[in-house]
Amino acid sequence: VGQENINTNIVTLTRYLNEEQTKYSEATGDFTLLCHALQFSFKSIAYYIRRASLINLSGLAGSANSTGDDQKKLDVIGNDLFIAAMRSCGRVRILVSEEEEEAIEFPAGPNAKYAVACDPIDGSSNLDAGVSVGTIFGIYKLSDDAKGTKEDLLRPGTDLVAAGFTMYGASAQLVMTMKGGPVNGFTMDDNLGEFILTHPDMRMPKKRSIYSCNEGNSKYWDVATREWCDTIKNAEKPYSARYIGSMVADAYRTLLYGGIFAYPADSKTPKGKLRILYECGPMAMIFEQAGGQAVDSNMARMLTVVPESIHDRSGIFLGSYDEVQLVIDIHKKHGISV
Ligand code: P6P
Repeated sequence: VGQENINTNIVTLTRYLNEEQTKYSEATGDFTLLCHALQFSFKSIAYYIRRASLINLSGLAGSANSTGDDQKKLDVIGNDLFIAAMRSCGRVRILVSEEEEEAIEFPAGPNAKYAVACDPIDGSSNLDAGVSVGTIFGIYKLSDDAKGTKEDLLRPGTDLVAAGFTMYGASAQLVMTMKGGPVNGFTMDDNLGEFILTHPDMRMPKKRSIYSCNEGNSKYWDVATREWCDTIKNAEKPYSARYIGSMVADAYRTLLYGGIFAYPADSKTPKGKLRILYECGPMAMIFEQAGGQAVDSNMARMLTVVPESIHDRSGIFLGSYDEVQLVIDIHKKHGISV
C-alpha cells in the first residue's frame, strides 16, 4: 500500500445508527433495527436497478398500481423488497406504499411501534431512460393507544421521527435525518456493501439562483406562481433552470447546490401532483433540518399539512430558505398567505 493517508475510521450507516442509539438511555433498539431493515431494502433495490437492463427488468410489468400508473417491473420488485424488509424486522405496525392502494397492517407485536410511509421507486417513469430514481420514506412513532390502522398516518410531518431518501445514481446515495438532528448523507461502497458517511450535517446555501419546476404546466399556475417564475427569469442575473423530472434527483441537487424545487398545485391538478406522506412530508423535514424551507401552494409550512387520505397530494415549494421566502413574499402580495 502506498503512503497515501488511508481513512481507517470509516463511519458506516450501521455504526452511525448504533452510536446514535447509545445516546438515548431509554432507547430499546427498535428504531435501530427498523433502520437496519431499511438500509437492506435500499441495498437490494440498488442491486436490481443496476442489473435492470442486464436481466431485462425494464419495460412494463403489465399491471397497474393504486393510482393507475403503468407499473414498471422494478416498481413491483422494489415494492415487494420494501414490504418484506418492513415485515421481517418486526418493528413496523402499519406501512403505506405508493404502490399499494390500502395500507398494509402487520401483526401487532410488543416492538411494532412504528408506522412507515414510502415510495419504493419514485420517478420510475424515467427508469428506461437511465434517469436516477429513488426511494423516499418517512417514519412515525405510534402512540400507545394506536390501533395500527391507516389513520395512524394521517398526521402532520412535524410528527415524523425520521425521514430520508435513497437516490440510485452512479452510486446509491442515502440522505436521512432524525427529528431535531442533522441531515447526513451516506454513499454506498459496493465493495464493502456498506453506506459510508460522506456528507455529515448537510447545510443548504441560504440562496442560489437555480430553479427546478416543470414550466410546461405554467399556463395552469396561479398568478402569484407565474409572477414568481417571471421574477427569477428576469432577475438581473437570471436563474438557471434545472429539471430532471425525478423528485429524488431534483431534490438531491437542490439540497447540495441550493436553489428551489417547485411542483405547484394548479388549475389542472388543484390538489397538486406530489404525495404528502411519502414525497412532500419527508422532503420537507430533510430540507428544514438542513436550513431550508418547504411550503404548500397556500404558503402553509409543509410539515403542518395533514393528509386527508394516505395517498393525498399537495403543491410544494422546497429549497433554500431565501428562495422559498421569495415565493412566500410574492404570494403574500397576492393575498395568499397563512
Ligand atoms: P412531471 C415522478 O413521476 C414524479 O412523481 C416525481 O418524482 C417528479 O418530481 C414528478 O413526478 C415529475 O412530474 O409532471 O414534471 O413529469
